[in-house]
Amino acid sequence: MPGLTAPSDYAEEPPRHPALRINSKEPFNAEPHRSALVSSYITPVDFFYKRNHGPIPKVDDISRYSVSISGLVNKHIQLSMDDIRMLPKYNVTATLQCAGNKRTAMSKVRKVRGVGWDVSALGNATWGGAKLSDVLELVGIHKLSSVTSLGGKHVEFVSVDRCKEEKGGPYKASIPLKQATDPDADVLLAYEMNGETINRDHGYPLRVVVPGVIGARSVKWLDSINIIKEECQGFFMQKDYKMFPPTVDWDNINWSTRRPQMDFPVQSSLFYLNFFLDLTKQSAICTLEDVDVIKEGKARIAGYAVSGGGRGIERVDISVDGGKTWVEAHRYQKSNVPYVSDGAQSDKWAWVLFEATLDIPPNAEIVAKAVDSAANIQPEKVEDIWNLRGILNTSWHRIKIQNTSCVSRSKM
Ligand SMILES: Nc1nc2c(c(=O)[nH]1)N[C@H]1C(S)=C(S)[C@@H](COP(=O)(O)O)O[C@H]1N2
Ligand SMILES: [Mo]
Repeated sequence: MPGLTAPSDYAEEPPRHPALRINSKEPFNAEPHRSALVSSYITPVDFFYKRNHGPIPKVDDISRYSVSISGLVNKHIQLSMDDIRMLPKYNVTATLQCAGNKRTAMSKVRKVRGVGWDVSALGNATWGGAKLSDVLELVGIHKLSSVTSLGGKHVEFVSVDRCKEEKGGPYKASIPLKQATDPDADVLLAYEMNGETINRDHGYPLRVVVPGVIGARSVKWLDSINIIKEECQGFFMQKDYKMFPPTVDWDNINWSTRRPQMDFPVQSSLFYLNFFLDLTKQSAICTLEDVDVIKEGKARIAGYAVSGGGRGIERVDISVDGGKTWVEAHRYQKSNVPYVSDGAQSDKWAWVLFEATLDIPPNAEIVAKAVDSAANIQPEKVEDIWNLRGILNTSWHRIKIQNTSCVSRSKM
């Protein structure tokens, strides 16, 4: 029996939480409802978005599973799970975000291609595993190398799943050797998610986690690692997940003119409002959709903010008048967090949860914008960043409020 195999159909999918919002069934693509996401700093595995391009691979016999490392290196090896577990284990808390997060809002401007995600195609987890920089030392590649003696400059990760975009072949992606061999880049071969064995949906038995980079480069169900000269030529590197200007459409696209997207830009989204109803002193939570119906009064506004490349969040501004005036939100992250990490620097890969309690004027328009540590600020209008694949919608999240009473109680 082979170690890791890919089914050709969807008969053996793993069980999933019934509260997920399913955007596509086969392949399974789902995200939590808005109100469920920001209730904890660490996203529970059940509520972590799931983004797949084919049926979920399965392990028949873990003792036969191995990852091969080959290509432009003098030594080629196969590593079993035991070999990988023998290396020093690191826990890195990192937010993984799909480049297509908030695509639905972009498609309202003009049609885009791709799975229709709301604002929850991301999650924050503590990933446990070996550092890729330690693994590559086993084949003689030193830390902080940008080229091997045989001319290898990129590290390609290959899975076993069958993706129609790859004509039935496996999902693959690459990162530069320099990043792969940098211990501070925290690239992991992860076998744990939030302290437990990583589950099938998220890459069991082993996945790559590339912190600060779009989710597409964090290859699940890892089968082999190849040291190559040029970046990976797979579909998801070359014909997808690239950022084009608003002038480019399907009739004039030239994929080779752009580089594969790596770092995620600064991003934020608003989440729930917690209304302090004057009369009853009870609080009701209204699920935020982009147009909400509420009673005027004070509201607790919450959300997430995250940036790529290890650029932490500097601040989040909130407006209740569509962006004319702003107040600074404060962070509420890290309460009750079983935060196992090796040093303060690790939280640079993680999101910041923010909140503010504000008076909501009649016909309010609530807006959030985040600023990262390099002072990058989210773009105001989605129109300005529209692109045909609908990726990287980091424009200000706006919620228009109509003044009536709060009608909905969310299902948490
Ligand atoms: N093997 C494999 N790896 C993959 C994918 C995939 O379809 N197959 N999807 C990628 C994309 S686009 C994203 S956003 C993340 C999603 O990871 P998650 O499902 O654990 O949230 O995995 C990436 N790694
Ligand atoms: Mo993605």
